[in-house]
Amino acid sequence: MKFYWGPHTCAIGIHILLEEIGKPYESVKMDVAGGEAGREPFKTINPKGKVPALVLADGTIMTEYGAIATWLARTNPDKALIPADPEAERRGIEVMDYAIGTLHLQGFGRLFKTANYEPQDMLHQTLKLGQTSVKEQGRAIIDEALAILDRQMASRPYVAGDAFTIGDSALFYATRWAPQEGIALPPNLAGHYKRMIARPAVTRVRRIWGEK
Ligand SMILES: N[C@@H](CCC(=O)N[C@@H](CS)C(=O)NCC(=O)O)C(=O)O
Repeated sequence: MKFYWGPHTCAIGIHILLEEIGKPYESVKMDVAGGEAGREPFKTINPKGKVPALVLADGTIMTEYGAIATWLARTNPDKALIPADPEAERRGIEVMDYAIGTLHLQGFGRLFKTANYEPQDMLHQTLKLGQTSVKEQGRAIIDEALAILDRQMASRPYVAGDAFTIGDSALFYATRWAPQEGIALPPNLAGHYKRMIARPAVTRVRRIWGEK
């Protein structure tokens, strides 16, 4: 099994799941910031040009965070990475989808890939009074998403309840960009971040990523 990742990306969450599971895997570090994910030979491996990507021995290519995380959990049931209780599972998926779809792709996406969100047909026009910039829009989405997630995390240590599950890896990767961008995490999310940092699997991954 080959796992493709790049520094500063969302792939850290899948890397954490691989380390929590503890089975052997080959790790392939990519220069995502330098555009390597969008070029050959990776573009043939994953036409979406994104990490995380997981390639199995039989050549199956897996993409999309939620799909990879769910597959890893379902193929390693002894690790209980998806809660048995449907209500807890729903809570975890709700946080995971929101962290990926809104906090990451709508919010931080606007800070990291600003040009992708600029309407090309407006570039020649000056910014109209009262019109917010892409970065300002991103920051507003991030602030709202953090506030909503913080309220959801008020009554539980992990996203689905008392134990670590796949949704925690997604919440961790998306919230860890906040302090890196000078945005303070609200208290319940800061608590979750601290619990995640204390996990041995997270320590191992951060060492591999050269962060410790
Ligand atoms: N929808 C994808 C999003 C993955 C994604 O956006 N990955 C980013 C890194 S966080 C990427 O590889 N970007 C490629 C690039 O910036 O060239 C998922 O859920 O896995």
